[in-house]
Amino acid sequence: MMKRLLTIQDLSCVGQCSTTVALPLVSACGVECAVMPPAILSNHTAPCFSDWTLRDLAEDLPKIEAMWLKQGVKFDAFYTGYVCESHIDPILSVMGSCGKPGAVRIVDPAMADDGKLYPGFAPDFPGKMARLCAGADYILPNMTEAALLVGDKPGTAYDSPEKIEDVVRRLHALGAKNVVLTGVSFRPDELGTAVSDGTTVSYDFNQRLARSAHGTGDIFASVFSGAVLRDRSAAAAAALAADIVCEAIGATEPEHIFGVSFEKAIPSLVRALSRES
Ligand code: PXL
Repeated sequence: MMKRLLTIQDLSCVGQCSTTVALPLVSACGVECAVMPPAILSNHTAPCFSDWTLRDLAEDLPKIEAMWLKQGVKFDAFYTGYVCESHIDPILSVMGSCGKPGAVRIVDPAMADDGKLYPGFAPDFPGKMARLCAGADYILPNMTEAALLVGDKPGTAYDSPEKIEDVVRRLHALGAKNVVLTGVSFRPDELGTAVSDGTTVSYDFNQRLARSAHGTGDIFASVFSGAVLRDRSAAAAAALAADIVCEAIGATEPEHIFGVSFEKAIPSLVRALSRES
């Protein structure tokens, strides 16, 4: 039976992030992808756009949840991404009421990068996001998000296994079962992930690419979620997700600046997950 995942993150109409990335990539993994967009934006908020509109749909979320409850709609997993403060309680509610027994909770605390909170988030937002992380089976922070979640200065360099393992331990202390840290680097030419189940930390590295790009965290989280639901281990899912991010960045024309051309990596993703685990 194909698994059904609900992704809860904004719908940015233009810009290749959030829901417009999750829907095709989770589907390409062979997992049914339902959506609950808690806000609609004209485009994402990164500096390649000068402004944006945001329609907050927080009031609609309990009504959607009630309609699903009435009809017995249930999910095998939840994957949350960029959300606002007004969405945290409705999300916790839908995860509590619409999950099948043992439903997996994957939380990408998408709120910051490069040492800074995204524009539009108040300085106390990381504390609100920590509430989502507390009940998660997997959290997928980048380095800036990890620092904000544990109360370190954003921009803190976790540049040795000891420092990574210390921040990972403090992330587990928030209540997350498994921690998948992205943006890990001990050498200038490599970039990778650290995956922890609370006992063991494993690392995976790729060659650092010359170009960084917007929306790659959403590609990573979408592929990770799809692969976990296809019964891959967290380490295997993280390694596949990183490979797909690298392929997508490599396939993106230099003048394509709003996101990356993840579409070109879909054939590799389908091939990688074409067999049962
Ligand atoms: O990719 C993360 C993301 C998602 N959604 C919106 C964003 C961002 C990052 O800037 O602005 C609206």
